[in-house]
Amino acid sequence: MKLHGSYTSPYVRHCRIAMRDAGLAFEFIETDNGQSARQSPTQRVPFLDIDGLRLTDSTSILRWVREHQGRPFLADPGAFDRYLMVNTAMDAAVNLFLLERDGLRPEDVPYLARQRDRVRTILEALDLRFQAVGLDGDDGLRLACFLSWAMFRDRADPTGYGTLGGVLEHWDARPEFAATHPGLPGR
Ligand SMILES: N[C@@H](CCC(=O)N[C@@H](CS)C(=O)NCC(=O)O)C(=O)O
Repeated sequence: MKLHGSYTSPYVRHCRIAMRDAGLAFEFIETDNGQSARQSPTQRVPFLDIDGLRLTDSTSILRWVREHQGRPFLADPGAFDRYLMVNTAMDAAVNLFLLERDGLRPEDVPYLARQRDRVRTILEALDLRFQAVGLDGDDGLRLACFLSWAMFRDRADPTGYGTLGGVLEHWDARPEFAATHPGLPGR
């Protein structure tokens, strides 16, 4: 089983944590943008090879892992929606980050201002939605992977929020999360 990805990607990190959690033995193949462009039609990481099956998205990978574990994957509609909201914010934030490297900023492009606002409104909504629910599911782990990446890349600061402020502390108590911080390459 081969997981292709980067050590800094929050999508890849979620998969690595789930696969460790499931006790799956896998080879991690560090893959840059050029390699993902040649090897996956999505031109993104992660992608996973399992016995001739190629999964090209972190969500299909996570579903496969959880089913392999005999665990439900986001079976509750509320949890599924929270997961999708995190994904939308994360896609927008990664998009902003990559475009900034190309010299494009929200101040210059109206659609990027919308992307920036989307990240903010989603974080505000998630702060309320996670108030009443536990953080241990894949929705909570998705949020932790996103917030950790956002801090690492200086994109958002969860400490300014109520519930969101405690998410990283909660997940940092788990060895598989603590050992996969984007600032710890190679682990
Ligand atoms: N929907 C994908 C998104 C993955 C994604 O955006 N990965 C980023 C790395 S953090 C990437 O490969 N970006 C390259 C690009 O956008 O060209 C998933 O959940 O796996």
